[in-house]
Amino acid sequence: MAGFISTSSLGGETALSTQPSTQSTRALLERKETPSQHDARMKWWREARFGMFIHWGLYSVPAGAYNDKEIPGSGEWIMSQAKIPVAEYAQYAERFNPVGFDSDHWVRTAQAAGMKYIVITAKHHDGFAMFHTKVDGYNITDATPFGRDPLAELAEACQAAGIKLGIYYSQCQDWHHPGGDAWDGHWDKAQDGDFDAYLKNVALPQVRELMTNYGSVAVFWFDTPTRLMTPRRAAEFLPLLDLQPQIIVNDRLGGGFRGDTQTPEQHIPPRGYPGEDWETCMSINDTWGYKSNDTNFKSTATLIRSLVDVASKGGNYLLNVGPTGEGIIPQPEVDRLTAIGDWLKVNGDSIYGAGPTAFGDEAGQFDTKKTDEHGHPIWAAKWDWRCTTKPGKLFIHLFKWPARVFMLKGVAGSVTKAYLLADEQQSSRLFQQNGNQVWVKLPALAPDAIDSVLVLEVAGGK
Ligand code: FHN
Repeated sequence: MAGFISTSSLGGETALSTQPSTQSTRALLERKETPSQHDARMKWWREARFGMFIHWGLYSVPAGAYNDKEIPGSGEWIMSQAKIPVAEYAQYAERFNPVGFDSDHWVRTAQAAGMKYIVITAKHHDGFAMFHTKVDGYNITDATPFGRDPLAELAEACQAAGIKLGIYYSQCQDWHHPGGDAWDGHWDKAQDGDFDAYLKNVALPQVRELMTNYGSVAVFWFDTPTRLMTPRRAAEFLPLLDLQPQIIVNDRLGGGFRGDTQTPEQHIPPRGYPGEDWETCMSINDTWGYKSNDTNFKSTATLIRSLVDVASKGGNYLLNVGPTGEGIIPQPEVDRLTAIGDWLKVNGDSIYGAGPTAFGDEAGQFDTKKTDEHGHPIWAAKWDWRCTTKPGKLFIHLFKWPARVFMLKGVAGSVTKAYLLADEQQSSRLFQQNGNQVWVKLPALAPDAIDSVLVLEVAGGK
């Protein structure tokens, strides 16, 4: 069984009170597993490519407004942005009655979108537990008229539908419990306290509950590690993660813990992270948690092309939805997810289990002459086409439909067949190859206005 080296091997030091050398603690933060065990653990995640992020919490009640004013920033940050006192913010719980919540419907929505896993906020920075915790009464089951445990219901629905469940947990920032950290500093005396006591009494026991009470947890998604998360403190979480030996953990625990996945946020890295597992998380509009006035939804074309761009660079795309205080995923979000799912029904073979491009320059180039404010070269993305791969297959995603003929350079091996994924018959298109250049004749009209996928079957390639 793969696992972490537990803190009990620390030679009897009191876990939270001593600081061993960084080097020895860093070693403790590595997983004890062989490369093949690692690959086996990551297999489903690497094939999945597309997941649903859900930011749902007490902040869905104010939905972006406080004292009749719209508060700037992301919806789930409203407590910090508006500096709402702890006791006052807690009162939103009395109005939190999301009777529209239907776990089966959420799962069906994710599956209809072609998503293979769900990651939901069990506790965000506001400290409110969206699950039934015994730590205290500040949770959806005990503090709201709703009185149910939505995480338990979602876990059951995921299990029944065969979709993986992941859990997001804000381990450092907690603006409710004394001692929890706050990125911009505390604004209410009630927040002051001892961080180690907060870890001991809130974060660690809650992570234990999450690891033990909700069946199989496929992903654990930590967030916003602050400087308080030293290697020693981070190591305290590892035995808890070991309760789910197959769990995949992101890179945001802190303290030098690398985790399994890198997590670029709101952007797609120009070249991905070659050879590493990574996941771009992205909001569908400009907020993670629901804001009633945010209607700046990305278009279906942008979302599909982002998914493809990510897959062509070897990553996963974790696309967020922000359910309302009534427990409803907003219809504009559902509409876009449904459209992505329709595209995936036709073209999913080019995404699920597909590897990165065999080329690279089609994604764009760094402008060597211009730099950004940090002195880094500027990435100039191109959006004509992308490529994903499977053994013996190149999937060419045509965003811009070429006039009759598509020409591809740098093809290794001999093309044996060319066809469009949208063509159920997979009728062979006329093509010609000269060395590593291939020309494929295409119909006058694109089968899909957003992305039509041309498959080249190739023999003798790498
Ligand atoms: O502060 C959070 C934010 O609210 C949101 O949860 C995102 C999602 O990745 N993570 C943090 C910012 O990096």
